[in-house]
Amino acid sequence: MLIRTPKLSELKENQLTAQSVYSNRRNILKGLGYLGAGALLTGNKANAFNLFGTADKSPFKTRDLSFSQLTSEIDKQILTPDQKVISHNNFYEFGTGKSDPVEASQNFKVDPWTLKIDGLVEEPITLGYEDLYKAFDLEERIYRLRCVEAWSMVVPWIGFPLQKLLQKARPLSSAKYVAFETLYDPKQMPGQKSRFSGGGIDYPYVEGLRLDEASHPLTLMSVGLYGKTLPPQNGAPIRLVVPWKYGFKSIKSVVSIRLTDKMPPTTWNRLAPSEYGFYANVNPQVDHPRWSQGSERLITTGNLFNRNRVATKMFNGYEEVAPLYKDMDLTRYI
Ligand SMILES: Nc1nc2c(c(=O)[nH]1)N[C@H]1C(S)=C(S)[C@@H](COP(=O)(O)O)O[C@H]1N2
Ligand SMILES: [Mo]
Repeated sequence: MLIRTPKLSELKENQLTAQSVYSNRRNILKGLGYLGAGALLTGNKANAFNLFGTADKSPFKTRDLSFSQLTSEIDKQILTPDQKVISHNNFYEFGTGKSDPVEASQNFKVDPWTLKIDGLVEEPITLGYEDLYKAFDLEERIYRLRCVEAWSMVVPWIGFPLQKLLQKARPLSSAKYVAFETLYDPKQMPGQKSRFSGGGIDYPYVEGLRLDEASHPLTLMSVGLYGKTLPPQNGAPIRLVVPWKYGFKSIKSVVSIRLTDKMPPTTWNRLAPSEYGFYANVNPQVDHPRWSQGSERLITTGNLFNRNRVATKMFNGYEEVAPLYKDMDLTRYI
């Protein structure tokens, strides 16, 4: 099944790939000779995107998630190239440089994996590695990812709404927040061995959302990108994606999701509370103390001369989340 983001105001109208126009577009592409007689699933995907060419050099194997339908020339124009998405990363557990994660994470073990959902729920849940791909219908969603450092990407994620998982666990009425935790395993994650290699973070990396934010249909648990399971540098085997918030909220390699009645501590807020808040909604009106949040560098090709500065939008363009904050003065939150 393919479900596109409901609202992608940042992208040009004629590049939008709403589900309603999808079948049309597919026929058009067929007419142009882009597609074979079969599905979009197979064919020349690897040629079109040179998908995960780095896998050859690494022992880490991604698997096909076969519903991917991204083989179109139109998508290629709007998406950040896969080689950028999987090589320009923030994942401090594997080092603080942008190329550290891809270099240091290729032996990361994701199978077996255990993800626990517990706390203030009627039905605690434990998901093993295979459950991550089978417990829920997977959807493909093209989201913009805006890092607090003022760069951004457009990524075709695969996953399921967190809402579905929460519904299954049945939160108690006392539950108000959701706390997330990344794996803690210093043997595998060199950044966790010392404060120097891990950017001063007190591991494990933790994040949190209000329950209503976590239950919003845009909030995704991602298990893949570009039609494949997640590579380790992007948060294998499962990570959060909250597209209207700065990227640090989208916690990687999650092992615990706990419902609580108190606002949970969050890693970057704990480290520098004057720079990073709990909410961290993308907001061009509220600058970071050390730089403007009014614009961002859209990462596209490797061309250094192509800076691609674009205006940052409120909620990263996902204005449908505004009702969540109708009682808050958003100029007072970072
Ligand atoms: N556990 C963990 N999750 C993390 C981070 C991290 O360092 N550790 N970095 C965050 C930041 S700052 C960003 S911008 C995104 C980057 O996701 P990507 O590498 O898939 O683009 O992951 C977020 N999730
Ligand atoms: Mo980030």
